[in-house]
Amino acid sequence: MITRAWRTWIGRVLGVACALAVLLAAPAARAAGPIVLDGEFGDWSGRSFISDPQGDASKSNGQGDIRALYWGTNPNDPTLYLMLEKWDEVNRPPIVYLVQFDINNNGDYQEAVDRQLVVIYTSNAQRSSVTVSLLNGAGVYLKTLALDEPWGDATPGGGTRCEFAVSFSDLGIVPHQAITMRAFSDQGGSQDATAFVQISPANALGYLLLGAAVLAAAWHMAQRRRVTV
Ligand SMILES: [Ca+2]
Ligand SMILES: [Ca+2]
Ligand SMILES: [Ca+2]
Repeated sequence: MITRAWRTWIGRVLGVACALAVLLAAPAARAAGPIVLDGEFGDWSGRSFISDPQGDASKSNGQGDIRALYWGTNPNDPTLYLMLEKWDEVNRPPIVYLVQFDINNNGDYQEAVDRQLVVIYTSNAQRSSVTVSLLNGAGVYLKTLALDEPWGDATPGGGTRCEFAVSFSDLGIVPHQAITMRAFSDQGGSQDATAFVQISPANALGYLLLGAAVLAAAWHMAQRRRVTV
């Protein structure tokens, strides 16, 4: 027979486990849905980002002026999704972004272990074009990740946003690994840069599985106690 003390203990364990599972699953619940590389940007609502001021590019014509850098992951998908937004709609000449990742998080972005993405975004009213190349921190080309994909805004004014992605394996990271990143821009010689931001990319399913594992362990302990008491 299970005593009142044990019922209380089991109840507490299950309560904590449920609270932990809900807490850890919360980041996935807040997002509208999975991020899709499609040139539509509703999927970035609620995602993490750093903003960047208007008017701080090196030229006063507004070109290359970064507005925000967003990042996010999808459940069961070891991929880091990124979105860059600029203030000025005009996309000619194309804007070139350099996103640098300090993979070993030591303050040096130029080592072979580090990674860089070169992103070229241009658009008009009919179509956008996004091309992404992967380099190591020393500037050695590794591979092309995207070639002329329609992953940006295409509006009569040109567009301000483009989205792209890089896999954890191409970055050389494991889930939850702390890395630092920053983005630079150059459009017609007008340049801008974001602040540094430290992130720990992980897919949400990892959290859900952890919560489920805690619940399963609590249930198993409770069942064992039922048999032995
Ligand atoms: Ca999208
Ligand atoms: Ca800016
Ligand atoms: Ca480094």
